[in-house]
Amino acid sequence: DDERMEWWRDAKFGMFIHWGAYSIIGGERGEKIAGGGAEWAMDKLDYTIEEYEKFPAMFNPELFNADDWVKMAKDAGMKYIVITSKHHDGFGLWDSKVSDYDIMDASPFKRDIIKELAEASRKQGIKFGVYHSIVDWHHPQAQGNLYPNYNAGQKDQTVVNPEFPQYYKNYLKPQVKELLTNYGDIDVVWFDGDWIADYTTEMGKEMYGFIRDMQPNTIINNRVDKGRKGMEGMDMEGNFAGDFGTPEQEIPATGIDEDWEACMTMNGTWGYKPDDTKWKSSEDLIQKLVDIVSKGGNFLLNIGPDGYGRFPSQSIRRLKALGDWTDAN
Ligand code: FUL
Repeated sequence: DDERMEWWRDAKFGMFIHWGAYSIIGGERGEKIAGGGAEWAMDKLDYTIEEYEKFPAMFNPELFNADDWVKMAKDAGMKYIVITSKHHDGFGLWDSKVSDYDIMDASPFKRDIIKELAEASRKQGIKFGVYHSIVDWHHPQAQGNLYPNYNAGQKDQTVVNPEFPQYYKNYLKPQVKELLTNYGDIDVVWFDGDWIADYTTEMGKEMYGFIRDMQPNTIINNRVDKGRKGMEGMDMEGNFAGDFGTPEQEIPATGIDEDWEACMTMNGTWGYKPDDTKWKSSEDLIQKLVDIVSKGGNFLLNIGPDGYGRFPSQSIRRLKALGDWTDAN
């Protein structure tokens, strides 16, 4: 639908934010460092559910200021923000009534982060969306049938939980409904975790329609369904739901006649990880933006704020450089 996609196609550049209880962990446990993305700390550092629950209980990011975050995105030339309402660890950053594993009930912070960011975005004229994980390592019905040893079930992603359809119906959909009804316009819903065997293409298509009914203009990524070509992220042949392709950490070799958005990290991790110092240079990021836009795509560039609510200084410097460049061009 061209009219619905218009602002998004014009936007070109957005900010991804991976933030949650894992931002306290920073990808470190004793002498171990999680390989790759630190938002996977629960899985990669082998925390049990009970052990991991201590992190939401400590999540109290008093330096978080939604207006500052939105302003940094805006000054960088970004036109929209997509933040993790829930990542794979299952901890929600909004006031949820269907779950106690959220910012109001499981953490001392007790401020609805999604609300604050949605309002700040609207005030500053930035579009606002949420990343929402289908995978949920905390919910007993959402993982391989080996609960509470979720690791054993999760790591073998072919293990299906016979109760997953209940999680989908009684928990995942109601969560999405809260997000789509309590915060005004949600401009983007960015699903993830489509790869687990439990999730079906029927669920994906139904979820797509479910959102469409609540908010006809929301733009939904292709991970709502199961039709993407791995990390390349584009749609396979077939009838899949979703409005845009999601190449992850890569840029297509050529332009493609399909809406797409390349998402990328500034270093090598989505969630905060001080050990990862492999930062891409500002020049490299500017070049990537140019490359993506010239091929007809959008660029969703990630920030992994720390457990206090601060953007890493390395990220702030790069945002400034991107802003200077977009101002001049
Ligand atoms: C992936 C996730 O597993 C990563 O943690 C990250 O959220 C990325 C954007 O999508 O599939």
